[in-house]
Amino acid sequence: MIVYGSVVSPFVRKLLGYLGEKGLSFELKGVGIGDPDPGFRAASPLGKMPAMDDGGFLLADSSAIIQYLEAKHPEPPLIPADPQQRGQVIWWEEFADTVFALCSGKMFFNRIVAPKFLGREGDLAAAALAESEELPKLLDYLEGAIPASGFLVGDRLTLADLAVASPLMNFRHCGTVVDPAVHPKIAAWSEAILSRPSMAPWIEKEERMMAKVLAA
Ligand SMILES: N[C@@H](CCC(=O)N[C@@H](CS)C(=O)NCC(=O)O)C(=O)O
Repeated sequence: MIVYGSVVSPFVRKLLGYLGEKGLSFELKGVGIGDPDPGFRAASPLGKMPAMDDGGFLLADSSAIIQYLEAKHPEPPLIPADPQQRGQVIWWEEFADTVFALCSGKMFFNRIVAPKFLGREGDLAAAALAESEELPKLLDYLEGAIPASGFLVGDRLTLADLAVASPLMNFRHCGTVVDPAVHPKIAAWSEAILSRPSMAPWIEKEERMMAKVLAA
């Protein structure tokens, strides 16, 4: 299976963690925004990452790919069968992929992607507004919702944990780190999720990449 994407995308990061937890082997083909790679363009009609080629079956969108893989490889389940837990997992994935990723995107895109990757100025006012107005409310909600189990849904890892922890890396690249004094549950939970063997090697790779990009 080929996965197209960049390790700094929250949607790609979620998928990479998912693949690792599932023990599925794949090749990551690095592509950037607007990448002309023919395999990527064929797999991703809208040119967005991630996209996948599984033996000729082409699919785009992290959620679509994960639903496909979960049906194809049910064990270990990362989307629970229990109706309530399944609903909660999909809620968290939706939270992560919409408001949380949008907020991180406003900061990450305008402060890093636009100037460093696309060679143009970002909208720094939009980034500042996302950080000051949107992020605190989202973090406060998350802080209040993390259960004592240390996992967002039930008492074991699900897609919810991978999805919601992923955009935190984009905040971190912007220099916005969760303050354990303000959000102690997020700090402990995200540290546990992001340091899992499914995530840690990718995060080391992206941190090396970001260090070079930010130094340039
Ligand atoms: N809902 C999609 C979102 C994918 C997405 O927006 N990816 C961004 C990178 S983080 C992208 O490829 N943007 C390029 C563009 O919009 O042209 C998913 O879950 O895969």
